[in-house]
Amino acid sequence: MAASKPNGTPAASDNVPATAQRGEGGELHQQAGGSHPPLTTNQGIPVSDNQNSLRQGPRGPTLLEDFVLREKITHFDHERIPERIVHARGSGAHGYFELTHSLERYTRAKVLTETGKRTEVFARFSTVAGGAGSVDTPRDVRGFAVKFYTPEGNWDLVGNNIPVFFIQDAMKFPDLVHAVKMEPDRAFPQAASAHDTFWDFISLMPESMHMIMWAMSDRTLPRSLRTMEGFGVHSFRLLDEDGNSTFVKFHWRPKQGLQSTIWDEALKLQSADNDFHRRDLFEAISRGDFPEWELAVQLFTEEEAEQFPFDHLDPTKIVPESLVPLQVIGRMVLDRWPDNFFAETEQVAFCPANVPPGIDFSNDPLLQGRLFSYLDTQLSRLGGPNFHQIPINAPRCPFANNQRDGHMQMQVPKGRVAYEPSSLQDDSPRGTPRGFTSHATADDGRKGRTRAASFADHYSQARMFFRSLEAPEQAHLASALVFELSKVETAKVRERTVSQLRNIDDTLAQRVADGLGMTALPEPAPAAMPAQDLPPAPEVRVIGRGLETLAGRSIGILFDEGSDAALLGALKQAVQKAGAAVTLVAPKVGGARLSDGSHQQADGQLAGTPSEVFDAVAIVLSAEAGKALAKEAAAIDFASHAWAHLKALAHDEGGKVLLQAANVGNDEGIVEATQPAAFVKAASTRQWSREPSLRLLA
Ligand code: HDE
Repeated sequence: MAASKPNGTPAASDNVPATAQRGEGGELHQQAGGSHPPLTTNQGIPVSDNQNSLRQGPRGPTLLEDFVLREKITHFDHERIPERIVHARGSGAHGYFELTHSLERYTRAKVLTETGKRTEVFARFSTVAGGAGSVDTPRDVRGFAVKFYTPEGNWDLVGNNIPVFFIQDAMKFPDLVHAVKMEPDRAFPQAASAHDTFWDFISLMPESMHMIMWAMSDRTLPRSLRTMEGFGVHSFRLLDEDGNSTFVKFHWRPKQGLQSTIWDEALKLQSADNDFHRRDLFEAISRGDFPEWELAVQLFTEEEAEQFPFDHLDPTKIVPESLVPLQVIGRMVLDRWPDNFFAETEQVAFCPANVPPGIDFSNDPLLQGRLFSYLDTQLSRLGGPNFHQIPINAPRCPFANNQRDGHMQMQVPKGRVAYEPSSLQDDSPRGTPRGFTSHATADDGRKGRTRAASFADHYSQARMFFRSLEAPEQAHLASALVFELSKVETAKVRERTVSQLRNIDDTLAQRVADGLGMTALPEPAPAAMPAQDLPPAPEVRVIGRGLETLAGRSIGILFDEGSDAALLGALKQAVQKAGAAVTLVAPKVGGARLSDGSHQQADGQLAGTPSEVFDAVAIVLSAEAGKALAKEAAAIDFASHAWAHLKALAHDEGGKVLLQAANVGNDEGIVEATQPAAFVKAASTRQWSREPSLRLLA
């Protein structure tokens, strides 16, 4: 039976190397070298053959007896667990939190009082609406969840990249999610709010208007997970040693600066790279460019809160920084990519109810509902009550109680005692005076399904948000509304949304109505309270909150046969010196021969590496290559999209031929490749002044 296989695999011989396995029929399966541990079943039984199932004769039926095959297939059949109903698509990383400023005046939580000490963290960033396999760059709110493994148990700060939310009461969450997810009869659109059911619901929910302003702004198009802010959204409480309470709001501020894409770019990124954000985070961490955020707090007393012109328990409101300034108290650094996506990022189970002693909840009705939901969802998602024992979820401090058994119990508790009070075992766990306590509030209102009158102002902060934006951001927001509503088939839903906008800002309503081709403005929607004019809140802007730097950015350089070697080298060096990562792009991934005869390998092939994935691009081409690529659609798109997405472009003479073919104009962002310093400067920011010449925004 030692015949050669048709594909040329050598026939078996008695001299089988240790790294090869032989099938019944004598075929030899060559393995890569190395010293491999023996393959076993999950029961530890060594497996002799991982290529062939057990069958009755070489061409006979497979036997039920084959426990190796059955175990392998059974495990495979169960490899998927139910994905998260929201925030299914996410990427995570390990790191640490370091407290720089103690809050001991306000809290007894060690994680917020022991300065200089590093607390291990795991952070997961996510989109909300799409499934686990959906793209990274739709217009969507991003989850920003951080698990702190504190010495007093896990603290989960489960926030978003937007400081407010769509609804005021947990009762509405399933409705909101059903409205935004793909429509149940047709199962589309995936990961998109631009459809009838979402806007039907929104247009009937005035309380969502402030959040809609944020959601339609460039905030929901983050350039990178590393350039997003994060917010705890709700007010929480800090409790000191004596149980005194101070309200707190948590903010994450990216050290990389706040940065978004523009809509056309985000749309094209969906085809350029499904995993754009995940890859960016992975690559940054892999090259040692560890993303970092400041943790800041807003602190205020109950009495101060009484004076606010809004109710801070209403999660559709921000506490403007002019009212309560931010205090930076620490930093988070993400410095380690998970070893295994499923074991860590997929199985991580966050819960806003996980807080250590010294942190407590407010009565925000949305938060109150969340305190129930997350534990409940993990029971079905992770299959039972012992998910806290999965390594990514297990506290790093000792934990013990009398809970026992259940699906997937991993621990082996010892002894007779699993109850309290008990006297038979000295080491059984007991409650401790240092344990978690709740603030002794005196809420004596009447029971009822009521909503506070102080929650009735749905439009003032929405107006404040819109009017605080820079002009290009306002235009993006209005255009986003036009885009989304243009996908809505039902005319009355479009009209009802515009009638809501009239309560926020009439010029906005008019711009959207014009963009939709509406002939007349509908009446304003009935409002429980008319909008008040509030002072602007500059902190809501994206423009001006970024950093003018190349550090941590990504630059693409297009080259081809005969490109000027010295110029390419100088540009690459200047850009890398400024802290950016360089990707060399060529029509062929094998690269090309440069002007000095040297061969340059490419990092990416032109057709699969469009300019969308870079912050700025340079084009260094010989005269012939410039002419040839002027006939190549991917090259023309490379140049024209960089121009259209307000990015800096450096070029030489050959590159200029391509720029002309791509109809690229001229402004401060278009620089000679012979001036690397000018390119570094231009590439450090977006060319906002270019925008009005490029597209008709609403
Ligand atoms: Fe969540 N949310 N949520 N949410 N949420 C979940 O928990 C829920 C809300 C947020 O990376 C689920 O484990 C209710 C606000 C993030 O694993 C679920 C309500 C904010 C993540 C759930 C809200 C969030 C979730 C789905 C209204 C920002 C992903 C799977 C009462 C402050 C965490 C899971 C991760 C995930 C319920 C509203 C943030 C179903 C009922 C407001 C970042 O339990």
